[in-house]
Amino acid sequence: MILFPSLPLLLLSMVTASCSETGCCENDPKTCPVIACGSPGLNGLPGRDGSVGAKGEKGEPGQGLRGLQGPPGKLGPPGSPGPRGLPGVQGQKGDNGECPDHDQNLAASERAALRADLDRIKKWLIFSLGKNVGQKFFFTNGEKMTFDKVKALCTHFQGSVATPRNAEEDKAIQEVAKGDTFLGITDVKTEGQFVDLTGRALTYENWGSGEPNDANSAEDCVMLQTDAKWNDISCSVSLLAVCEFPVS
Ligand code: MFB
Ligand code: CA
Ligand code: CA
Repeated sequence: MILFPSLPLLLLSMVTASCSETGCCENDPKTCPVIACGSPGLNGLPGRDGSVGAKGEKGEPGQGLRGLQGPPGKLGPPGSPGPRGLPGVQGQKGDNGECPDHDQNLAASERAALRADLDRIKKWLIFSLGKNVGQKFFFTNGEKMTFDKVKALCTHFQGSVATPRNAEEDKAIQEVAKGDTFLGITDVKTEGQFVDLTGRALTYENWGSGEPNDANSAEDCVMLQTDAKWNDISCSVSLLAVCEFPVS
């Protein structure tokens, strides 16, 4: 039985202590005296920082908040021209161009010449085919056709079917036609109520004896007879076309 169990530890710690003081143990352990042992001492102070280690591997991107947006970069080079744009809206009408004095004189003389030519042509037409009464010209093309075709012909030449407003015009139309011709008067809209082609009531009438009689209940147009008297007639017969034109 060991009387003093801690004796060996005590002896060891005594041997250890004296060696460290005399340094003999390192040279010859056999010469080491017995050293008493104590409990381990406290940890020493941390040592000096070591030298800087080698650079570590690149870390994974951080999961933290994205950085704030940096300032705009510098302006890039101009881009290439884009496709041609759509046509713009039409501009306003421009001012009338300046016309130097001599051109205006020329224009005036030209205008006068043209006016003279026009008047001359009108006179030739009246002499050959037509009549001029007051503010109207009456002309015929010498052809016979239905009433609707006479309306279309006169409208095409920017005139209208001859419609006498007085005895002078009535006689002039008869002299132009030299035969039975349609007048621009009907009672198509209301039987027995004769109006002109604009729908206006008549201010002059020159019906033949017993006319209008709406014979066979089928007479809604008006013809001018060679005696310059009027007779209501069917619109589908063919009679001479006489048109009237305003004096421009
Ligand atoms: C009738 C006249 C009618 C026809 C017929 C031949 O007068 O009203 O329009 O012209 O004659 C009698
Ligand atoms: Ca009638
Ligand atoms: Ca009749």
